[in-house]
Amino acid sequence: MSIDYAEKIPNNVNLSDNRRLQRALEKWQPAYLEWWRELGPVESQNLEVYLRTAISVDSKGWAHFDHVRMPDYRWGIFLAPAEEGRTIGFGQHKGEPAWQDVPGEYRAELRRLIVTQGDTEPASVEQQRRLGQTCPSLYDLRNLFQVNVEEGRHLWAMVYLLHAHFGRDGREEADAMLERHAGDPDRPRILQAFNEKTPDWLSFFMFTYFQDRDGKYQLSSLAESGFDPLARSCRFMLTEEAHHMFVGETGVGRVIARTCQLMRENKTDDPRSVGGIDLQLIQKYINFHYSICLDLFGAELSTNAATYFTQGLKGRFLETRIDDDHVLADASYPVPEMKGDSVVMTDASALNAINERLRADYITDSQRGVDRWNKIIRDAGIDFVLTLPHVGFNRSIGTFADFHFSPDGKLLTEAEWMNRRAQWLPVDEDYAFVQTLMRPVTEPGKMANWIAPPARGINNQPQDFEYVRFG
Ligand code: BYC
Repeated sequence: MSIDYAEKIPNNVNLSDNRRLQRALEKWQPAYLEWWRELGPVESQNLEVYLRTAISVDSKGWAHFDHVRMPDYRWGIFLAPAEEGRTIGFGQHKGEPAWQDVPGEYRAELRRLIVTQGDTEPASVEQQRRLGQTCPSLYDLRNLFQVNVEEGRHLWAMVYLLHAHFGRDGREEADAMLERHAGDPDRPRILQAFNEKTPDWLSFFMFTYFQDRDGKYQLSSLAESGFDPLARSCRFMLTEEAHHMFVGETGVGRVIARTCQLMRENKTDDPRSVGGIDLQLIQKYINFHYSICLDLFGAELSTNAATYFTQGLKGRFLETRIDDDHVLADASYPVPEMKGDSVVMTDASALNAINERLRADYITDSQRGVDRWNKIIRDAGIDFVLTLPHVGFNRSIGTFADFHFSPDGKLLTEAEWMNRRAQWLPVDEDYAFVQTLMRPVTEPGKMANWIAPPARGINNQPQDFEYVRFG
């Protein structure tokens, strides 16, 4: 399972046996590097960063740490080990051997899923590209870059599938991944949350907590795919995704811890006056990031999702552990619906409700971290509780898209919403305030005033470790 680093593109897919594919990828590689130079992290080309690089896909080999220049990072193609005799776990082909090649009749659907997944990866790098200039510490700078190089590698994973299995239109789709850009009015990224700005580090931590968690749930569903190369790609991507969510949860937690500390030490209810970020503003950021991420699951009822499931292309979260027939022809699932002025739960076809079920799993998981953040506040003796807003709050996709809700779930008129939305979502002044705190701290071991140090260093390195070397 070890990866051949002598090759231009490190891989565990025997790339050298397929000269045509290798040449196609070697052609795409310079375009990728050019994209990284232009739209990847700014002013980072010469930095030496303490990065984790996968040198094999087994449990010991994928976490190899060393200082590397990011343009020299070995973005490669790694699939989790094949499972002998794997069969399709759901849908109309349940029990049949997993496909090693694209089933011709499902080509368009499969390509669409892979393109949508792939598109998010470079999008996030583009969204985060300026953050390095205002890092709160070298530890955080290193984590940002780790996340960025791995998103780059996840793009490679999807591009490999397109090149290896979809011929000419796969190659065209791979090129288009580098042509759409986050927030570009003419050629935006496919999913809306990937066109938003990530203007400061609080946004970055919220992004890695909430948006990367959508990644976890979508990748887990694709890891169940009957198309085995996709399943194996996503399984390996998930090992990396865990660190991104760790960065998010601990990042937000450290901001909260520092705010509480500043409030206590200075005996003040106004942490802004002593250089911290108030809990009310943190709540606004949660409201924004969580609500745009709920949209990433699609509509409550989706025939697309039903089709993907029935065809065996995209399953549910931990599909094989669910105790049902995995076909769902007669099953139902509760979905929210607007009846007059109220939200009611109605039973719908479980097949059409696949997106909703995944969103429900995501909501439960999102709450866990919020509970841990609240414990930090409680332990500091401060009377404040962070919450996830109502599922209808600030939504643009699905049942709630045409309605306005307050965070506590009250239906609002358009005028009420317009009057009050600035209380609930970050507005220009909020972003401007956070921006005043965003000053780079690049001395080893030092932290910006608005965030607490991490509990532990990366790979057990000491507090003052030089995670990033400026050449
Ligand atoms: N924005 O039938 P519906 C990650 C469209 S994150 C814009 O309900 P479906 C990462 C939809 O395309 C994980 N458009 O949708 C995280 C459809 O269009 P058409 C990314 C949207 O297809 C951090 C129409 O609305 N992976 O990895 O069932 C950093 C009707 O919708 C949106 C995936 O998403 C939206 N939010 O479900 C880095 C997995 N939502 O047909 C990386 C692959 C829906 O009318 N994607 N629409 O033209 C999918 O499985 C599905 O495409 C979706 C949507 C779950 C996204």
